[in-house]
Amino acid sequence: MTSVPINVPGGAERCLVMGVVNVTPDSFSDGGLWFDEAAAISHGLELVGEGADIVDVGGESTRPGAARVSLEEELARVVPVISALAAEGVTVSVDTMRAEVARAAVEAGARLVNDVSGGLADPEMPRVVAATGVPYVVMHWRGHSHDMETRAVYTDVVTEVREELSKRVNLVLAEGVAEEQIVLDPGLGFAKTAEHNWALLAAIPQLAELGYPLLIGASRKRFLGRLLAAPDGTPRPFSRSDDATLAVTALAAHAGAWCVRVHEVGPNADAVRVAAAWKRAGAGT
Ligand code: PMM
Repeated sequence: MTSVPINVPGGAERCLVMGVVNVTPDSFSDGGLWFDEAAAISHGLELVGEGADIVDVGGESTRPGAARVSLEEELARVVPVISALAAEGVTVSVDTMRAEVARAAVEAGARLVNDVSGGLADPEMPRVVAATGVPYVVMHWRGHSHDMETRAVYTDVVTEVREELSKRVNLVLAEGVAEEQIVLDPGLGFAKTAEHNWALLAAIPQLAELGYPLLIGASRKRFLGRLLAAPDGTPRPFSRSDDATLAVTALAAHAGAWCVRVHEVGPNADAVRVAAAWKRAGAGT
């Protein structure tokens, strides 16, 4: 596995925790909560206090059906928040599909680019990321949110996601991104049904065989609410799926994930430490 240039403070060998700050009015679970600049900054700092290794700042909702925001609006939402958090010493990532936003974010102090489109939405993105040299999350993606559910069609989701990620890797490498910059993400919920998400989670070891660190974003996603539906079939609301997120974190960390992207940081920061202790003990036997 390559080693991306973001390490755990103290050098401990464990899965990292990325806390989410959505500076949006309409994200799935926290839309509107951190839309105000000052609220977003203080939430980012709070997440670091709870144990986040990275704070992921995004200005565009990717919830199923979401419409896009303009470049100017996205820049205005994320850049001041990133500058303020970076100035406080926080390791910030920018959640964007736009090369121009990625460039401005890195100039403002972001140390990782998280592109849910894996370079597909903006063909300039790989070149811009290559020039910055920061780690680059290449997520599996099949198209924008407004109609992504129609693309959740697979014969064998694990094989197809692996192949499509490999193609993206080859493309971004050809555009100058270094192997050490790449992190892969199966893109849970992005053109995936609940069954697809579970199959991909169960396949973390096979996905890791691609040779890159893996980021897993299961937090509060709808497949968890469906799993925990009431007897009448009503899905559990996202506000009560944090315990299920935590279970995914522990299992994903144990299965070898490099990082988990979560909304509620504290318990997940504990879970990755439990998984690391479990692994260390197992390695010694
Ligand atoms: N999911 C969302 C947003 N950004 N980034 C990565 N790398 N992986 C994900 O799974 C992911 C992401 C959507 O979640 P939210 O709107 O609830 O934050």
